[in-house]
Amino acid sequence: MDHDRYIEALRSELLRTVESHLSPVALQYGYSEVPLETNIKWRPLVLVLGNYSSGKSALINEFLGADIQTTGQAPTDDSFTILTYDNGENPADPVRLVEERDGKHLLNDPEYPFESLKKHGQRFAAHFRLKKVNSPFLKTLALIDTPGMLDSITERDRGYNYQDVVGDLAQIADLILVLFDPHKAGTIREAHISLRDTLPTRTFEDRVLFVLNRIDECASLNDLLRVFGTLCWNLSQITGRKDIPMIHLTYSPRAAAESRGPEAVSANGFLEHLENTREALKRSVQQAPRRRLDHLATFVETHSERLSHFMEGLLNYRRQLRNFRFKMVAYGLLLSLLAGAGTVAGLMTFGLLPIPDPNLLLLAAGGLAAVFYLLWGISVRRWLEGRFHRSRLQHLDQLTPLESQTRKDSWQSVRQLVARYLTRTGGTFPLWEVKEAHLRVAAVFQHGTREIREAMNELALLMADDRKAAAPGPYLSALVGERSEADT
Ligand SMILES: Nc1nc2c(ncn2[C@@H]2O[C@H](COP(=O)(O)OP(=O)(O)OP(=O)(O)O)[C@@H](O)[C@H]2O)c(=O)[nH]1
Ligand SMILES: [Mg+2]
Repeated sequence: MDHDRYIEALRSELLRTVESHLSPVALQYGYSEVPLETNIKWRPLVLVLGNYSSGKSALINEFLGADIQTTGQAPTDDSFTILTYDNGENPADPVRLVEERDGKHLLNDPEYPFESLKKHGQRFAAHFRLKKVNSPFLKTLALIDTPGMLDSITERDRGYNYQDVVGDLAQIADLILVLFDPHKAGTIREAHISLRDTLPTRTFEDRVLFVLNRIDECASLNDLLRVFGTLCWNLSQITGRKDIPMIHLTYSPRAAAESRGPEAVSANGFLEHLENTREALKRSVQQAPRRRLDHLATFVETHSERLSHFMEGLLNYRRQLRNFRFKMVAYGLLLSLLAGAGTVAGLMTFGLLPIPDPNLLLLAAGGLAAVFYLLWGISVRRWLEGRFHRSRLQHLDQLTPLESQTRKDSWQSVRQLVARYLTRTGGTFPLWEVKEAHLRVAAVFQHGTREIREAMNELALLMADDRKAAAPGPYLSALVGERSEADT
């Protein structure tokens, strides 16, 4: 069965949900300044990070099946390179670099999810490029080769903030490979900063794969164990965790033979007893589209939850304002009537209003009440409404029940956005519009995300057992059916 088609169908469905239900609300109410799908609509992304000379480019070339990236000892490549598929070529042609685009073009083209990197400046733009390669490996994903992490930032001023760039790319990547080599097993200063400051904010387990590369260069098994121990120690310092993540032990037989000669490699007897997990690594990378689906599903869940909480805050504010206004109208009417009647009675008591006709008296009292109400409306009520607005801004947490930690967390992430919107609009926005928007995003949060997970579970079952693929369940059938109809 064609899993890729299912994955693609689910991906389109998720994107459609974001584009049509979440983004319009997010943009209208200032939850986000750009459409939410901006960073997730492109292809699945695999970010390759690591020490300089750890073999990032050699590994990428191996995946691609051609020497597209420059390799070499010592810091070789100081650019971030996006490697993506070019489908204009004849599949029978040998793998080659078909087209190259510079950073400026890439940062300004809305087709790519890199516009947010513009903030890193001209120097970064000069170190950013895209290469289109006709390698089948890139059919379902794009790779990002990165400049190696250095020992000390002062060793070479990059002219842009490397950690921030890595952080931004890590945010949109579906899988991150972090390569080390035996010579500098996690001892690089930039590796510490980048991994500690950018990666831990994301879930380490499901998006980061650690690789100890070039293990053929260890003199013996003892040497390898020593290096492995050092790397584990450094990783636990970086991640702040005691449990050691899975580390792939790999080497490139070709690069090893080229740099050290085939005899030197075969002299390393211990290599025979170790599985070179390069193939497993390649398979993990090829799973990037599946990871992108998880990434997307989590994205939809997180944003629909937050956005729904955000809208709930605005809705509650608006409802409280409506009730406050009703109260103010009722108080205003009552006080104005009392004031009108009181004034007429007072004037009569002091003989200042010699009108004998009760109808005329009523009219005078009514007229005065109307004047008082007008005054109330343009002064007191306005002032009280201003006070109401300020007090709600000061006690934002009263806008929503925060009964669980999940609710507290989601509120925490949108609280300031609610304050910003209320301040900007002065709290004057139509209640019906907010109600409608809230219903839209709440429906995605309550039902949409459940359906997505059900469809993904179905997909997982299909992938686990190919026999079941002959009869996809209702969610996938519906999705794939829908797409096929749309395609025809
Ligand atoms: N012995 C051995 N050499 C390797 C292996 N992988 C790569 N090399 C060699 O190591 C050197 C550095 O490899 P690159 O792929 O350029 O490393 P990089 O991480 O891209 O380096 P920068 O781009 O400078 O950050 C090259 O000369 C490769 O041929 C390996 O597994 N074993
Ligand atoms: Mg390189």
